[in-house]
Amino acid sequence: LSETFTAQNKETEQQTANTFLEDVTAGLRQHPKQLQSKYFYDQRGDKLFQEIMSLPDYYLTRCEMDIFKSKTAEIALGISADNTPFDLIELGAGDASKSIHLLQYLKNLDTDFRYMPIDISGNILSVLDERLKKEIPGLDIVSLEGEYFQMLYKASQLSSRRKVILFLGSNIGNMELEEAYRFCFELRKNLNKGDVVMIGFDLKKEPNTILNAYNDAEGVTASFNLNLLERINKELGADFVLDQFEHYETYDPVTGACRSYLISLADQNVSLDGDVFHFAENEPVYMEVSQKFSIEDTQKMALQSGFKTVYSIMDSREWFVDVFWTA
Ligand code: AVJ
Repeated sequence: LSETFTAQNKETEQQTANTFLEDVTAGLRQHPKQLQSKYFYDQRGDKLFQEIMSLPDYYLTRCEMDIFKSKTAEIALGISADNTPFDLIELGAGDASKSIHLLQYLKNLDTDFRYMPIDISGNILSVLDERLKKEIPGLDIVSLEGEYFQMLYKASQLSSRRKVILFLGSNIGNMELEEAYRFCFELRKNLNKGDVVMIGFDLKKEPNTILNAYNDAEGVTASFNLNLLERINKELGADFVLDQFEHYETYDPVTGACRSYLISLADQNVSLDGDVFHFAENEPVYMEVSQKFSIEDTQKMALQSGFKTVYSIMDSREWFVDVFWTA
């Protein structure tokens, strides 16, 4: 019943490594220098992110968990109202700690669906696959390792059933706003009438609450960012000295952009694949955006990308919203 599509042949593996090298090199040539947060998730990155999710200050996961645990029936109704069989495709599934409650619920109702988690980390997908086989016996699951749209395409080649897309955890916040608009527009183009998307947005709130979620006292978020330098050393043979960089977090309550940087603590050179990159003392490397939204922001995003909002569910503190859009 279960299958994983991975970059199994050498050629694809080589392509993946090349893209990583090309992206890193291109990012370090920009002003300001930048790296892509999608590369955070190697085996250690997956572990660190799971640690982040259990930090007291990192409220996002608990908020959405509240929604998945206390409003499971509403979610199920939102995605399977007409009772036709569907593919439940989760973008950036990770360890699926929230959606597992929905899967359990749907399975108990004997709903006809196949779960298709998509993630850039093959490591977390195999962890997930093992866990789901144990906890939800008989679940029809096909894991897809790779980039969102490539794997969405693969998913449509595998079946022509109705699609329900889950894009949870404010993963959409890791895109620049322009990119998020384009992403939703592309997503809409790839769906048919009757398909549903459920997207989790972290809402704008008291600024220090947001800043603290990404600036934890234990330094896990700092390690999470620094781990990308370590990964570049390991996989691409660079020579970043990790303790020569410091994590710096900002939140702009006007735009809702929460951004993380690594600041070079010294004037230093880093070599990577025959190139030498110079870092001035105090020079920032832009690492990640975690965009925050107002309800109006989410409505605007739906409208501009051609989706209709069916309904939305918030957690009890109204810090996080899951919206249901139809194509
Ligand atoms: C992967 C989008 C859920 O931006 O909140 C957590 C990643 N980065 N702490 C987020 C992250 C730093 C996270 N998401």
